[in-house]
Amino acid sequence: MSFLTKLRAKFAKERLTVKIAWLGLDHAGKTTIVKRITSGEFDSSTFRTLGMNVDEFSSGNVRFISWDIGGQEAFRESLWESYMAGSMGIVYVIDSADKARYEEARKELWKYVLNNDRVQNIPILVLANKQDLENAGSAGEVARALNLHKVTTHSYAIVPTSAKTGFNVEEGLEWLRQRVTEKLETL
Ligand code: G3D
Ligand code: MG
Repeated sequence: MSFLTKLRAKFAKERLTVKIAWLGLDHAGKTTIVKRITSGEFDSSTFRTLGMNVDEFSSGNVRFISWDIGGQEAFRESLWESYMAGSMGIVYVIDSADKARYEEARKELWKYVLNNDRVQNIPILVLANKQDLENAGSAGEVARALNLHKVTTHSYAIVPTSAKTGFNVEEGLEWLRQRVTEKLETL
């Protein structure tokens, strides 16, 4: 590696700005998790996302530009290109307590992310959210319901979280930060 390349890499490493996209069925907790990250608190007054929220927050040396899109299907189809363009990571959120919608969540994950040619080589962080609720499925149950054992095309992790208590939210983000940093280092 030339001196200049090294210098560039160092510079880039210190000031990384990375776009990530949040996906998951409506009501999974995407907006609430982003609020928890940006404010450090649980905000139960989160309104239904109409359109898109764009937020910024940092984890270590990485500044994330976070795109949180509304759950409506029609919306997603029409905004998909601009939503995904340039994303270096995907956070897929699932309501672990809503077992009736596991199947729908699995279909959505595979359709929009795993079987989508436009989403290649991007790390996927799956958050099994709402772990504070008594009837929440474990990360293992959620992983099975989503067929994660069949994923061979992407680097992924499943992390049980609660936007309400803050449980594991930072840890999940840290995984994504590491994957993104590693990927940039190998470029
Ligand atoms: P979305 O952006 O994925 O559509 P929201 O989901 O962030 O709008 O959250 C949907 C509802 O779930 C909200 O409640 C929110 O407070 C709640 N929620 C989000 N995360 C958690 C969690 O970890 N635990 C619990 N118990 N609730 C959570 P309302 O009442 O506004 O529908
Ligand atoms: Mg939302």
